[in-house]
Amino acid sequence: MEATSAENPNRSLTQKQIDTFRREGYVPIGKLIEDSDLEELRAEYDRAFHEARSSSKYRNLSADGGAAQRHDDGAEEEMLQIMQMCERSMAYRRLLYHPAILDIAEDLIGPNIQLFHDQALFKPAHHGGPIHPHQDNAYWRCLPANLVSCWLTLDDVDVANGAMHLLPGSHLQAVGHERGDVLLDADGFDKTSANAVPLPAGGALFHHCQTLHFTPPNHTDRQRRAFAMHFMTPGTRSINGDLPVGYSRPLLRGRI
Ligand SMILES: O=C(O)CCC(=O)C(=O)O
Repeated sequence: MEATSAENPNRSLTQKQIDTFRREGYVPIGKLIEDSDLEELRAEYDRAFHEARSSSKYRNLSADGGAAQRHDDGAEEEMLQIMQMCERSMAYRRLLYHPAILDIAEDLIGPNIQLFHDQALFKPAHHGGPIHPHQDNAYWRCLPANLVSCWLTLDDVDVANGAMHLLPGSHLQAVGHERGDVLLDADGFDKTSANAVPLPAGGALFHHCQTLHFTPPNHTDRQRRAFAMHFMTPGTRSINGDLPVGYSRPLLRGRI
């Protein structure tokens, strides 16, 4: 893995990392968030899911169409999602403006950076559900299709507890997807050609909105807490129309 941004004094990507992103559609960054900052993010994450569970303000992406998938031991599989953590927690709102994260986003999409949305993606221990192979822009249908996501881990993440897997070069072309009630599944995806990206807690990877990716189930005794920030350039439009009222898309960095 390339030198992390934490070790890189000016926090920008090297030309080699930028070339990797352009060629492969993603770039692993490694450790980006200091352990001292992780503590608050973990506490706020756990609080948000605790509150969400008591008010049902989250989605279980493993319960496609309302029918919960079952794990081998009969437990309901859970791939839990909370949208817009930045509207629930100051720590997550501050994270959107993290200089190292925005410096990397700037290297990839330029100096004017707007939030498309954020989301917490939680695979609990033992019965964490999978995410099928997909391109994010198959959901978003944004133009221009040049959004960039920062996928951040709050726990050590490996293949067994739900690491991100990505298909190099797949960002160059939109592909067809089959639609379930909730999740999309990319047509003809060969999982064996994807690369897994293990990350330490506080690690990050950046990927293009057309890069095919998936995460496996988590059957370990370790939870897998992740958080994704999706960045766009101002003026980006979605064929789907706007996000529902209440979702803000702040300008995070502007040098117009
Ligand atoms: O966090 C995960 O397990 C998958 C996230 C993902 O695929 C996405 O945000 O598009």
